[in-house]
Amino acid sequence: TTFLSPLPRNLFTVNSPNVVYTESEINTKYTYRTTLVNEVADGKFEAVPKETVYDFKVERKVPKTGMMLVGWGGNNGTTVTAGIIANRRGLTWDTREGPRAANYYGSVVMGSTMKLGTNAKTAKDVNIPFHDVLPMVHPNDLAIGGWDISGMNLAAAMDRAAVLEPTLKARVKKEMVEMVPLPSIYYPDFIAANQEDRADNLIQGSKASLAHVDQIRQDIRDFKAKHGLDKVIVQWTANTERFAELIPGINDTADNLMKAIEDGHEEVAPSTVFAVASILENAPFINGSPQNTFVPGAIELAEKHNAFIGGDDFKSGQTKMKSALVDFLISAGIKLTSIASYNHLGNNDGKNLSSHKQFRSKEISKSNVVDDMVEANSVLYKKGEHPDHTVVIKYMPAVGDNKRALDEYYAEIFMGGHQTISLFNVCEDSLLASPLIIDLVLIAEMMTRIQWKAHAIDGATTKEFGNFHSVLSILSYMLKAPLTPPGTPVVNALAKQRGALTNIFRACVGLEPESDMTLEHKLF
Ligand code: NAI
Ligand code: DG6
Repeated sequence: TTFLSPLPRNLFTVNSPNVVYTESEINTKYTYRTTLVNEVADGKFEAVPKETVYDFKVERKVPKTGMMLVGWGGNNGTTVTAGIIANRRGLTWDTREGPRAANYYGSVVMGSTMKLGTNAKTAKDVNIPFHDVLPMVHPNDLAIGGWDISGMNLAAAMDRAAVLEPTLKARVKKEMVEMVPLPSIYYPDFIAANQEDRADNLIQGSKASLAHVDQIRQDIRDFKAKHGLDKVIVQWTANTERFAELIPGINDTADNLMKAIEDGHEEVAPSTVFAVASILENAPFINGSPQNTFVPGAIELAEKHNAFIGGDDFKSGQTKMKSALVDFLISAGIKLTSIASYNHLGNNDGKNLSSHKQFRSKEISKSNVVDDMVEANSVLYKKGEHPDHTVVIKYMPAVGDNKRALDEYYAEIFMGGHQTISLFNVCEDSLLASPLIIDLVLIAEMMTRIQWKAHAIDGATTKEFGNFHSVLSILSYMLKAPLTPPGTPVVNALAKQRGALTNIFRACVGLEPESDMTLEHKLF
């Protein structure tokens, strides 16, 4: 078997007194420029430019990394696995539209580029693959494993998912038949009752326990040892759970949450047990579903252990469109007055979401995605004013994984006129979600190798090197309801999320934020 996993290419170096390369690190002194605003009298403001100097340290050695998926035997789990195997082997396969070759389309890291700068001779933009900005893991190199309450091997589960072409499935089948999910924890009340018939691969016990945490920790350690890995990233791509009730004394602090698990409290969700186990193993944990896995106690636990977490809910088709379109409309000065979003889909996710409590988790994460854009525009919206927004999801088995998303955006334009935008978006759900799963793993892993320290204004170092905050809000671009460090704002606008990701990566190699001013083309 030929494995196609190019080594990091070190495609560029930064020639600056602020950037020093050693064999093991990239060390950068970076000046972060922001604007502080003081409210002065009568609703007026004073804006004060502010500079903070940071040192960033990037570990250059790319670690051997594993990805463990909770819900590995589902549509996303099987699709992303087959996709990585196909890429690793450079597979091509026939379709009725002709031959197709493996690719990573839909992955920001593997499929997009970033402007490095302007060619010194031709003045043209020089764009490089995003994957080359920092020394990142290549997805072809990921060891893949995980858990599922359904014990079907991955080849059979891939057939059950009905996502990929038969010709492609035939080429990855032999490898996938050998992949069998580890038994998982199943607390029936958290997912729809209609999922019960697939629950045949279970760790004993139907509510949270320390034994469950220990078993999952052991699974992570075993996987690491079996594949000789330096790091493991765990990701929840299992069914959407209902929200857990937030109960003081139970899940409000790290200690209370641990005690609640020990006591087998019924309000601790399986996803939270996985999060806790991953945090204790120092394996970054990402929640790809909408439920409130990260109860306050889980966030505090991550902070205490300096472990990374990210969530919630993959942002693949309809919501990605929404967070781009609403960003455009409102920043164009157009007053969006309502959004009606309908979905129908026929995969197992749709079946699970046909149950009200699980639908409610999804409704919440799909509904809050325009809040920041509305709140930021006090010209169009009075304080507290909001566009109407409705989200409907229906289970329609016939369309399978090819979710239909119908959206109507209704807006008020110049002089009382109206603009109505209707979208019909066929979201091949798992094919859109799989590259996000990859991006989340690669970026989360990268963040484990970046450290920072701040300087005082006089240049004296104030702190030892430390990690970014445990809650990786840098992952927001891939997520519908981005989790942010407690007390910090949520950004939903897609362009801002992309800007944060790009510019943090640039800062780590001592480059200024991407600027579209192009004064070099305007002032001469
Ligand atoms: P799926 O229903 O095909 O797969 C979920 C898998 O999780 C199933 O194989 C099921 O047996 C397993 N499972 C359920 N509870 C488990 C537990 N406690 N431990 C281990 N495994 C468990 O769903 P699909 O389409 O793969 O989606 C997965 C999740 O990702 C869903 O929650 C969905 O809402 C979310 N999501 C999917 C997006 C997409 O575009 N496909 C986008 C956004 C979120
Ligand atoms: C129906 O909305 C099912 C959901 O699981 C979505 O398909 C999934 O959350 C993706 O949502 P979106 O809005 O990003 O396309």
